[in-house]
Amino acid sequence: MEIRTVPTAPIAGQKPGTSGLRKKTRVFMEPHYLENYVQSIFDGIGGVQGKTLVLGGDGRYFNDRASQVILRMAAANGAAKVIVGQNAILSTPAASHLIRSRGTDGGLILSASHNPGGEDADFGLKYNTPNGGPAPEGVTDRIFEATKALSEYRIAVAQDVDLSTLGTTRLGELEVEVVDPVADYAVLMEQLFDFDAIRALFASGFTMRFDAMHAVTGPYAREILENRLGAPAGTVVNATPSPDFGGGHPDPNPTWAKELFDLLMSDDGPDFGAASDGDGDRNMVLGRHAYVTPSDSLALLTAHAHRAPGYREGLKGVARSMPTSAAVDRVAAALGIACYETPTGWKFFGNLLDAGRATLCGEESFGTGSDHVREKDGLWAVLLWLNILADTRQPVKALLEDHWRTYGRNYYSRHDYEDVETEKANALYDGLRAKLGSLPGQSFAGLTVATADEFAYDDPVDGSRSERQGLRIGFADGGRVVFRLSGTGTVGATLRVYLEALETDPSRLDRNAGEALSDIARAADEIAGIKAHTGRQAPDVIT
Ligand code: VG1
Ligand code: CO
Repeated sequence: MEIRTVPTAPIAGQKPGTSGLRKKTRVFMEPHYLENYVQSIFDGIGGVQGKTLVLGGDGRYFNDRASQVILRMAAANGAAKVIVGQNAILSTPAASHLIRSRGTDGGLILSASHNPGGEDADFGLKYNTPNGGPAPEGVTDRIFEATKALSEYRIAVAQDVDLSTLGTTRLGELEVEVVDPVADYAVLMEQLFDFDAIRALFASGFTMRFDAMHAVTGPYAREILENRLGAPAGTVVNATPSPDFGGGHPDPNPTWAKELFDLLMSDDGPDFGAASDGDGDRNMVLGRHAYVTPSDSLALLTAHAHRAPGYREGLKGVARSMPTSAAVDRVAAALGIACYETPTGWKFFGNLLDAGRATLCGEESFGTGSDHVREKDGLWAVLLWLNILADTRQPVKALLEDHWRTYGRNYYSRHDYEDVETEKANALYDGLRAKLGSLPGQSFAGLTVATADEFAYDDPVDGSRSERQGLRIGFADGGRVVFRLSGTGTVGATLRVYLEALETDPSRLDRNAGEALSDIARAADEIAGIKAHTGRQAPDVIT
């Protein structure tokens, strides 16, 4: 097999963000773009000579071509073996599981997650370390440094590998094992949850709709929910992954999964609704007339996890990203377990999970997971919910209301301003950062600022420090607003404004969240000048 060494030059901007490198698909398709980045990953991790890697993606446009390029480059760089999902498909949690269970040296995941797919949409590539988790900052920094020093890449001259047939083939010296993307993952879920109890729940007439959003979770949800748990055929909708996700945003939230949301808010909807994102690591959970915010979901799962066999022994601790509401903190306090606050992005949970300090983790962005893998896991969260529903035989709405009565309710909402001109977003953000010190004591929309700072995180396991992780402002009444700029977008800037208010008065637990947070939203605008800076009168997406 001929190996070519191709001269190249660094390409600017190949800097991994919150979760890998994400760019317009057409950018990834430009000459050398993908190759440069793959070689930089290999160089950044000390080469792949003799190593075993996992490879798969969410099936979006260019997933198939990119996989073949990566295989040829792995062969040319001396890798021993690549384990690939059939047709180059693996959900992010399934990839994490394979990386761990097969004792590999890490993996490459092709996905831009919740970003739309297609030739004119987004593509992404992420390296996960041997623990199955997204590369921590130290590793992504080395990869970024490698992109800036690159002068050549190595690629084999070869025909495409047949990725449609299960089994082992060779690409020169490289062994390529094509595996069923669902099988191992489904077995893992059977070990964690009481499938008999969930089967009995479905047999009793419990109804559910799972919206796979034309993305990667479809085959997983069909196999697990319909084939193994006996949910009626048709429970999983939009179950066939398509390269452009049916033209939609594969983002499970009330805006992009509106049809499902509206169905669950209607009187004749099913008992339970759920959706997952492009690469299968996010989840939205709904009950009839009940929207469970991701922050509440994490809190409720923490309170009830012991109902599932995999968590019967109790939890070692929990962790949430800083912008996620403090609902889980009070459950952790009641359980007497540790609760960690990390920066946004799943990579920050890895050390806590590896060190056995946390069992459950969650983010407000529809991400929940546990130490069973090192990624957030959409279907896992849905199955834990089902296990709890099977055990309690309570409707979601009743469980949620009971939770609020016990712990209080953190009214919560995130306002996203998308595709803002970068200079305007930076002006807003830098302006706010500059005046943080002067805010305490001042009042906005009738609310007095008690604290204001920029979040920095000291990892308690390896001592590394991550700075500039969001601006947070606490009010005297316990409310909070957080400002961040997104690290997953591909055009302009996305400003995220996270609003939170704690309510413990039992007579005020069933308010509309928008109403409950309206003062904090006004204060946020007064403090940061959102309308003035962006020219926007309202957020593009409210979750
Ligand atoms: C967003 C979310 C963050 C999540 C990340 C990756 O990042 O806010 O919580 O971990 O997406 O999720 P950002 O930087 O845009 O706010 V996924 O499912 O897109 O890999
Ligand atoms: Co995702």
